Amino acid sequence: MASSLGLGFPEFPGLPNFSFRGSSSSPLLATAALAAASALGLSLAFSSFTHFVHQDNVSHIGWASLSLANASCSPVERKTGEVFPEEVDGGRRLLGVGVRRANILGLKSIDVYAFGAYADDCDIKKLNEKYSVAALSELNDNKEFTADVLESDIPMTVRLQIVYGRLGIRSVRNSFAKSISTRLQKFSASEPSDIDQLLQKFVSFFKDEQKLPKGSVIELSREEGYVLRTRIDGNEVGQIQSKLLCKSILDLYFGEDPLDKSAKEEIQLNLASRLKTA
Ligand code: DAO
Ligand code: DAO
Repeated sequence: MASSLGLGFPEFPGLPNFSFRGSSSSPLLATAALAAASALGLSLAFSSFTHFVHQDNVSHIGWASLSLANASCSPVERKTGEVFPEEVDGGRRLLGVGVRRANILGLKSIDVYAFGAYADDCDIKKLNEKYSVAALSELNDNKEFTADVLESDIPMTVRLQIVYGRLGIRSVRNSFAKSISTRLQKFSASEPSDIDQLLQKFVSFFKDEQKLPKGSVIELSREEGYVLRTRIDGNEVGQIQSKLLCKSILDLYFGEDPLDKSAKEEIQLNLASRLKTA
């Protein structure tokens, strides 16, 4: 992010020795520098931020306040108008929202579901030890940080709200096989596992008679010990203990090649900001 913003934080008049890297050991200095930066009217590219701050706040929010306050996100997914709960599963707070689009026969693009990702701030802070010396600007676009979140056993929930009215179980299975099995393959190189068995077990949750009308809610969550828990409209359909499966599912939403890029950015920024906020 630092580079895309053109922020090397080079020289701040009056703060000659300021170094972003060492900011955690001198949080006040970092704060002062950030405040100075915004006071100086350092022009920042806010375009990539606009999706996570309520639109009317954008012009009033400076980088300093963003980094220090809890960067909050709107519970409304703009393209679909879907509204998400601010909190689920006893304390997991919304990190970002997005939309899953798909092509029908390569002709027409449809919105299939809107999604929101959630985690508890206390759990996110478990990553603090490793990243205590990193500045927010460094974490925000940091591949290793995202990879660590995917790897970790931080409990998280991804809530899917179906908006497409004619979603059939066959499309779900096909799409699932495509998007998840590629990821299972990719990640299993470092974590040998019986992929077929995993896939079969997960797919067995999707019964032929299962209906997924518009308004259905699917919750996929990673629980302690890498247990993937699946719920449909609040009813649990199954649990599978597999680090690989948890990681592959979460990778869809904030991995390297996410379903919705701006959602991933929003999730990542909020993860970083909550890690940094005391
Ligand atoms: O009906 O032909 C069709 C198009 C459906 C597109 C399916 C995309 C499936 C996305 C997976 C949904 C998981 C809940
Ligand atoms: O959007 O391509 C995708 C992947 C969706 C993965 C989630 C599938 C879980 C669906 C459970 C439905 C059970 C009927």
